[in-house]
Parts: sequence; C-alpha cells; structure tokens
Amino acid sequence: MPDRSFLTWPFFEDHHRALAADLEAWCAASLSDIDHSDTDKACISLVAMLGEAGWLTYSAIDPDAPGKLDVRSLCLIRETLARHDGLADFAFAMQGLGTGAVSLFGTETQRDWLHKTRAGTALSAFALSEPRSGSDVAHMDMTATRDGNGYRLNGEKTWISNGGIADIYTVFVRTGEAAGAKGLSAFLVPADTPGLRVAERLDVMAPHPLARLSFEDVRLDANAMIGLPGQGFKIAMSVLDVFRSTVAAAALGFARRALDASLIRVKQRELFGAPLSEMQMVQGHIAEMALDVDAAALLVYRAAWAKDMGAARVSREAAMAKLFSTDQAQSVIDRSVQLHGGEGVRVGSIPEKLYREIRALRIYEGASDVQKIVIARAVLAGND
Ligand code: COS
Repeated sequence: MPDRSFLTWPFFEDHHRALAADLEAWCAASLSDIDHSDTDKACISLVAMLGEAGWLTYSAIDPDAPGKLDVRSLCLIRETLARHDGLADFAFAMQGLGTGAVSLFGTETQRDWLHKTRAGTALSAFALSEPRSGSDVAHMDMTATRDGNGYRLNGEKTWISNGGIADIYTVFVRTGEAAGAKGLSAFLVPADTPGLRVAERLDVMAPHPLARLSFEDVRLDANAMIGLPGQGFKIAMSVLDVFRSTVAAAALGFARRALDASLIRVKQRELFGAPLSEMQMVQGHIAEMALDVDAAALLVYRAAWAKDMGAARVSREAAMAKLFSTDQAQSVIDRSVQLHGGEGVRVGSIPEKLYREIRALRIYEGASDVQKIVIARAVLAGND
C-alpha cells in the first residue's frame, strides 16, 4: 500500500482526502486490465470511463455554474491515476489542458463544450507547439488573418497530444496586434472544421496519441476566439500555471509506484543469505528515493495550494514543482530499475514501463530548462 501520510498535510481539506480514497478504490477496481494494444482506442475508452465515473468533472469548470478549477484535486487525481496507469493519467490530463483556456477565459457558448468533455463524450487538445517554436512561444509562426467578420488560420502545430482523436482543439496563433508575445490569440477549433487535418501521427517511447496538425485556410467566426485579440500568450501561460503543477503530480505518481515496487522487491529478494533490504547500500537507495518522493510532494502541493488560495500567478511555484518532481521521478525510477536487476529492464515490467513513461514529462508543458528560466526570472525579480 503506497504511503498515504501526505494526506494529513495542512495543504488538504477533508474533501480532498475523501476524493483520494474514492479514486484509489475506483482505480483498483477499474484500471487493472486496460488493453493498451491500440493506444487511440484505449485512450477514448479511458476518457469515457473517467467521464462516466464523474472524475472528469474536476478537469474543467462547471459550465452551468462557473467557478474555479481546484488544483489540489487535479494534482491528487493525476498522482493517483499515474500510479495505476500512465495512459489513464494522460486521458484525464488532456481533458483539462485542452479545455483550460475555456475554463479560465471562455464565453458561455464556448463553455458549452465542457458539458461533453466533462462527461467523457468529447476529447480535447491543447495546440501550442510548432515545428520551429516549442519553448519560445512568443515567436510562433502560425497565423490568423482577418477575413470579413472572422479569421483564417494557416500553419502547423506539432507534438499535439490527442492529435487525431480530439473533437476540439485550443489553438494559439499569431494575430499580429504587436510583435512577439503581445501579438498572439487563442481560438477554439472543432476537429471537423474544413482545412484542419492530421499531417502526421507521431510515435514515442511511451505510446500515447500524438500528431502534427496542418491548418490550411481554416475559416472561423470571430466568436471562436477565446479571450481578446493579443491575449493569447497570457492565456497560454495562465493555463500552464494551473497544469504544470499537475504534470509534477503525475511524475510524483510514477515515482511512488517505483518506490512501492522497489520496497516489495527488496523485502522479497535474497542475496548473500539475507533480504536485499538488510544491505546498507540498498537502504541508501531506499532512503534517497523516499526523500525525493516527499520533497517532490511538498513542492507539488505547495504550488497547488498557493493557486487554490487565490494567488494570481504561481509560475515560480509551479515551475519548481515541475522541474524537481519530474527530474527526481526519473532518478527514483532509475534506482528502481537498478534494484530490480535484470527484471528492471525486462519489457513489460513495472520499472521498465515507468522508465519509458517518465522521460517525456521532463520535456512537455515546458522543458526542465524552461522551468529554470521561469524560476530564475522570478527569483531575480524578487517577486512573481
Ligand atoms: N501568467 C500571466 N502572464 C504571464 C505569465 C503568466 N504565467 N508569464 C508571462 N506572462 C506575461 C508577462 O508578464 C509579459 O507581459 P508584460 O510584458 O505585460 O509584463 C508577457 O506575458 C511576456 O512574458 P515574457 O517576457 O516572460 O515572455 P517570454 O517570451 O520571455 O517567455 C518563456 C519565455 C520561456 C517563459 C515562455 O515562452 C514559456 O513558458 N515557454 C514554454 C512553453 C511551453 O510550455 N511549451 C510547451 C508546449 S505545451 S505541451
């Protein structure tokens, strides 16, 4: 049984503790034999399952009674799902990231989509990265130009999670009100809009739906814009301020799984006439893994708590959580592979799956290097 003592920390309220217990029970009952052989199919069915069980109501605001996203709940859900099944975590996360701009800045009509994404009957995606700009958002190439009372979108987006299976895309483009960051806007684009097509499906080491998208003269009404013209960069950053902490939470879930598997392993496996757990070198690994997990959890739930308490920006806290938690999870998982010996590199073993799963988290939603830039700028400025 994974360590649950962190739930007594003062970051949480009783409803968070109840959520963690209920979700744990649901995961144990529902996620043990998900068929991963067809990633798209598995993902669509996981979204439907998560919707049916009500977990997706946390991924976006209630369109009929707009309130706030609860970041601690988002983090607890991602941590728990990631510990059980990486693709289930991915399916949940994309429903949130893909609709984050609508939750935070959407009109009533745009919010209507949330009925479907929260029910698990429509999938969403967040389209920010481009072939020439992943980290440097302010210099994206894709454009939207005025066309009567609407806009025409032209360009490419890449590394788009849920690309190819999403029903709705939040797309960031250059509208040109000013140079750089002040000339971007966000649009809500249904997948069946003429001119939008999947140019390429991308295969990665831990399979999940991913694509490069092409936009050729995609015509949208002006009311497809989320927020105001020129606000796109701030909208993207505000969404990432919420969801970066949740990436850190997913990494924490992977790390906990690796630690749990290692604890079982070192108690069961004997070497030189004693269980591995009695060897001091092994105890050194276990101590460092437990320390990394607790330190990551403190940063994750500090960032989530700060946002929930009403901080306008938590860029520094969220960046620290993401940088530390994803880097440390990589190291915890690597140690778990080591403690499992040959079993740790056997295809399909828990450490092997986690080893492939964790790597992308140090890249997407802001690479570790970008998190360092965000942290340093905030620290140098003396505030956030
Ligand atoms: N919330 C609200 N506003 C924000 C903000 C935030 N979190 N972060 C920045 N802004 C504002 C700034 O205040 C600034 O506005 P003013 O000029 O009015 O003060 C404006 O946005 C531009 O900010 P900045 O000068 O920091 O822009 P940069 O181009 O230098 O941004 C980084 C650089 C690297 C921080 C940014 O491009 C980034 O986060 N990149 C990573 C993107 C990413 O995660 N990509 C992965 C794709 S998602 S899978």
